[in-house]
Formats: sequence, C-alpha cells, structure tokens
Amino acid sequence: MPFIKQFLAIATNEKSFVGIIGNPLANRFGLHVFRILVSNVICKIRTAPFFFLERRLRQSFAKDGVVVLENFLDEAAFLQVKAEIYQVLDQLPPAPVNTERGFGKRISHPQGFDRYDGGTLNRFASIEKNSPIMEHLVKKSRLSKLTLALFGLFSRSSKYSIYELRHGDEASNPDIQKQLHKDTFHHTYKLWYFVDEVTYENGPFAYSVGSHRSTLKSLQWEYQMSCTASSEKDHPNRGGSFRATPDDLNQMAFPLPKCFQLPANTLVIANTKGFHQRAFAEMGARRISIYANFRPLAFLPFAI
Ligand SMILES: O=C(O)CCC(=O)C(=O)O
Ligand SMILES: [Fe+2]
Repeated sequence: MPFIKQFLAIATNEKSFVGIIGNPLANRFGLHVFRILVSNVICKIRTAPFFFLERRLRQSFAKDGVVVLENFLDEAAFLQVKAEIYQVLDQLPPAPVNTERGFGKRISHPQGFDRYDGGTLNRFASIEKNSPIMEHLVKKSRLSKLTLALFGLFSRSSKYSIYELRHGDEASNPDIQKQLHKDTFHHTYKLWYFVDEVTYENGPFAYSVGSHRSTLKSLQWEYQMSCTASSEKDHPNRGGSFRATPDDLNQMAFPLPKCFQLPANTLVIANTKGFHQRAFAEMGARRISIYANFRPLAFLPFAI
C-alpha cells in the first residue's frame, strides 16, 4: 500500500525529492523531466479555452513569463485602495520576534498571519468583503479576465490578501527568497498590485525573462539537477524549488534576472516556474502590495 501511495504522488503537485519522486533510479530514467513535460501539456489544455481573451497580453505572458501593467486602476480607485491597505496594516498587532532560520512557519494573528523568510517578515491580512479593495481591484478591475486569459484560473476573491514585506538583516539571518530559484517544477503564478513605487530601496521582484519555458538546454539542466538532488541526501535542492546561479542561467541560455522597478499603481503577474528572486534591500525597508498565489493542479487541467 505505501508503494501505491508513493506511486500516486507522481501525479500530485509534490515537489520535494522524497519517496518515489526523489528516487535516484527513477530520476535517472527521467521522472523529473517527464513530470515537467506532462505538466506543460496540462497547462496548455488549461489555458486553451480562453484564447480569445486579452490576446496581446496572453502572448507576451506565454513568451516572457511575466507581465507588468502600470496605471492599473484609475486614480480615485487607486487612492482608496492604498488608503484601505495602510489603515489595515496600521491596525495589525506588533510582529512576533523570529528565532528561526529559512522558510518560517505561519504565525496567526487576528487579521491573517505572519511568516518569516530568514530575517525578512511577510505580513498577510485578509481583505474585508465589499471594501474598496474588493470592489475596485478584485471584483471590478480587469483582474478576473487576466487570470483566466493568462493562466486559465478563476480569480476567486479568497485568493487575495494585503501583504507587507519587511526586509530583515541579511548578515545575521539571510532571506532564502533572495537566492535565484524557481518555485516548483510546474506552472504556478504570483500576482502583486503595488501601491507604492518599487525601487532598489525596497527590494523589487526580479525575474529571468522567458525562463519559465522548457527548452532543450533547460531540460538538460533540470535532468542533471534531478539526478544530483535525488542521489545526494543533503543536497540543497531536495526541496524541489531549484536554486540557480548565473552560470546555471548561462548554461540554459536564459538571461540574468531583470529587477522590476515600478511606479505605484502597478500590477505584476509572474509564472514562478521561471527563475526569480527578491532583490536585496536595506533592513527595515517595506514593500506593500495586494498579493495572490495561484497553484493549479499540475496534472489536472480543470480551472480551479
Ligand atoms: O518577494 C518577491 O519579490 C519574490 C519572492 C518569491 O520568490 C516568491 O514569492 O516566490
Ligand atoms: Fe519564489
């Protein structure tokens, strides 16, 4: 029975190199690359029915893996959304002190939860029903059309939260999101609507444009990586969010990450199967946004 259960794990979103997914022989036979290729087909099936929506953006998202939409809301709506975000953030209880390293656990608070990445704090707060954020951004903007058009998923309001990122001290407790990585083996998506300017001061999102695509070179790299991650018990990439160096990007013929410095009122949507990272910033710098994370089933094409 455990074997059948392990075998079925192949068809789930499991990314860690544990059980059969981390089996050295299965990876030598190409299990990891096989999962990438099948999930690519599923992704195509998921998005195909929405071919008629947002054609131009859909094409650039398919090519680049990232889209940026400046002036996303009209001025009045933007100002209301921004005011509501700051009002909510000002009412949050003080952040807990962090004692852990690496990817931290969720720590609940009355409005949502906090989570640390090394010394960097992520604060999430839920959005009130019928509030300006819900009305202007989540319900009435182009957003619901965009998520369907770009990746074939419905933009459910429960996906969205208010998100404050507060940079920590890299020297004493490094932030793992500041290393170039991909989130997982299949197509997953993250979205940020920034209400302040994003500059080098507050740590922009950085993305290797086009690196979400599977090319012969990237599949060769993935194959090598899966063979070493599965055969070395302490390999840093056994979690399945493969880290990459600039040399690795060069080997895959992908460009160095581009830092997205942006004006306020900008929406960014990224396919986090591509290589990305959070750029460095001074300790204490804040980046405020509305955020959503979409993780479809890797091997089921239904839009959920
Ligand atoms: O905060 C960022 O800019 C990106 C962090 C990241 O890697 C992620 O959320 O997957
Ligand atoms: Fe990431």
